[in-house]
Amino acid sequence: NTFKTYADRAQQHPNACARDLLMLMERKKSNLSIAVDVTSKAELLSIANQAGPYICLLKTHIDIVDDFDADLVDQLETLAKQHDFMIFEDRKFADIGNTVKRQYGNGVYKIASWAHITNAHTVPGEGIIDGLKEVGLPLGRGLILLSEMSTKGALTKGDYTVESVAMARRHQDFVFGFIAQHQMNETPDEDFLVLTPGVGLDVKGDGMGQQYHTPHDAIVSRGCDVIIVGRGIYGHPDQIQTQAQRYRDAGWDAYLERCKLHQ
Ligand code: UP6
Repeated sequence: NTFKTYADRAQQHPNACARDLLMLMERKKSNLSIAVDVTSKAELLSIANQAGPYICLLKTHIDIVDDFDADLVDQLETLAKQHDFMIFEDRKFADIGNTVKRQYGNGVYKIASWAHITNAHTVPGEGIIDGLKEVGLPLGRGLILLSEMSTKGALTKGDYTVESVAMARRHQDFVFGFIAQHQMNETPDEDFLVLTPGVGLDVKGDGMGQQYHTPHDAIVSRGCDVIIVGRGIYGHPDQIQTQAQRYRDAGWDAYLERCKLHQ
C-alpha cells in the first residue's frame, strides 16, 4: 500500500517548502486555501484575520489591491504568524526567465521577499523556472506550475499538461506541485502537491468560464491536496468565519475519507 497521509508526506518530501506546508496542514487539520480577491487593503486584512484560524494557505492577487503599500505585506506576515498559515501569491508568471526574475524580486511588490509560494505558467518553456529559481531558491521559496486550469475551454490539456509535469520533475529542488484539477504523479514515489481552484459548494460556475467542483470531488475523486476557495468564502462578507469553517470541514472530511478508502 503506497498511500501516504499528509504527515507521512511531510516527513519524506524532498522540497522544504512542501514539507512546511504539509506539516502545517496536518498540525492545523486544514487543507483549505482561501483566495482573497478583494481590492482594498482593509478588506484583505479583515478577511485574512477572520479566515486565518481555518486555513493552511492564504492566496493573494497582490496587484488588485488599490491601496497597496509595504505595511499591507507587514500586516499579512504578522497575521500569518499569529494564525499559522503560509502565503501564496498567485502571480501566474508567464514571461522569459530574465523578465520573470525581475518581476518576482523587484518592482512595487517584491513578491519573493514575502510570498512563501508563487506560481508560473509553463508556456515559455523551462527558462521561466530557471529565472524564478535564481531569485526564489536562496530565499527558501517554492514554485508551483499551472498544469491544468479550472476554466471552460482552457488550453492546458494533453501534451501541455504532460510537458508541464516533466518540467517540474527536472526542478524538484524548487518546484513542488501544480495548480491542477487532478493528481499529477506518475510513479508511487513521486509526490507533487496539487492545489485546486474552482471549488465551491453552492454554484456550478460564474458566467465567465469558471467551473466549480465540490471539495469531495477534488480531494477524494481527483486526488488533489489543497482546495482553493474564493467567492465561496469572501463572497459572503458577513459570514467569513462560518464559510471558512464550512469549507475547512468539507475539505478535511474529504481527506479523512480518502485516508479511510486507502487503509
Ligand atoms: N484560479 C482559478 N483557476 C485556475 C487558476 N487560478 O480560478 O485555473 C484562481 C483565480 C481566483 C481563484 O485567479 O483567484 O483561483 C478562484 O476564485 P473563485 O473561487 O472565486 O472562483
